[in-house]
Amino acid sequence: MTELGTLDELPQRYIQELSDLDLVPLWPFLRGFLPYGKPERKTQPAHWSYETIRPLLMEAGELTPIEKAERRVLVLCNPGHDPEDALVTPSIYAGLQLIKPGETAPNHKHSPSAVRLVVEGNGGFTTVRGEKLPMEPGDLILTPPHLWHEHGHEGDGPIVWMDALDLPLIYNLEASYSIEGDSQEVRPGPDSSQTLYRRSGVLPYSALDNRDPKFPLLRFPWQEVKTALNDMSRGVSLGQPVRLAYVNPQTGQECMPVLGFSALMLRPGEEVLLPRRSASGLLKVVEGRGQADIDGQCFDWEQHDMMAVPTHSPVKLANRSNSQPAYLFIVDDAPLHRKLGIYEEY
Ligand code: GTQ
Repeated sequence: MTELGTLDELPQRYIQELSDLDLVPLWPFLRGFLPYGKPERKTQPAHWSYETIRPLLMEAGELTPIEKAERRVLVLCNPGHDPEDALVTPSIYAGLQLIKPGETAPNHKHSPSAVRLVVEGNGGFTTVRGEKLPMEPGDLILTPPHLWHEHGHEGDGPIVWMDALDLPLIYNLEASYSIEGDSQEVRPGPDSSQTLYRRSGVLPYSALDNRDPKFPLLRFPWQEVKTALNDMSRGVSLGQPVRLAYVNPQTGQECMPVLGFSALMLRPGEEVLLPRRSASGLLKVVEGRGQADIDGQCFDWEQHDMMAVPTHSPVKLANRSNSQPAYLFIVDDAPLHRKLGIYEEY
């Protein structure tokens, strides 16, 4: 590779003249922008223990009333980045949100997309575009861009969920903003995960005349996903990933524009190698315990722990139990990479 000229080889006067005109020469910086062979990554493999975070999240519930927080969230900050940047990976924001019984997180909408993966508690709900979506442990709830959403809690005890947003990307596009609104009028009746989209292979007949509906399904109940994983595992050899993608049921495409979501089952004692990909990710343990090797860094994980996966990282996951399956939920930015034509897997 050719050695390129550096800034100190140029006359100070010349650099100043360029600078006064808001210009820089490319060549001293070219290799930084286009590192040779593989990208340079600030993002580190990282692990967050839910057991350790939980008391601090509960303390936030004592320290800060919901009215003072709007969203009472502890944000995961990748140790390779500035904490103020609130990055799990370059495109993924994630945090743990707490709502106590009777509390509400007010109605708003914003340009970034969000999803919630319920961690613990019963009786929570999110209302999205007038549809009241129950939140039970493991459920995935979508709040797509520019759709009104508000959260509430009609059960006992705390409810906690993990938020994942494409906020870092939208913020860096200088396109991130939110609008507050009055509480939504709720359309009575169960949500579409309980009425219209019950079984794979069949759709409401009217779907034949509407091939590209936006976000027809906003709630993916965990019990359905878990059953589907268990059934799938019967047809997959040990060591091969038992993995399901969360999709728009009418198009079969990823269910959100930037971030992708999938669920992985590890059978008792099983070890699975996920190929290196250009996409970055966040792993969230839904059930079970085990070990992860992410780009050479090893972590022991327990239920509800979260782990950051930098771009181009090989990931090895092992279920430490010889009797119980383990289940992980995976967030990644593969949909964005695919749309940009930069997706790689090797
Ligand atoms: O619940 O709408 O973690 O707007 C960050 C921003 C959650 C939410 C977050 C948000 C929300």
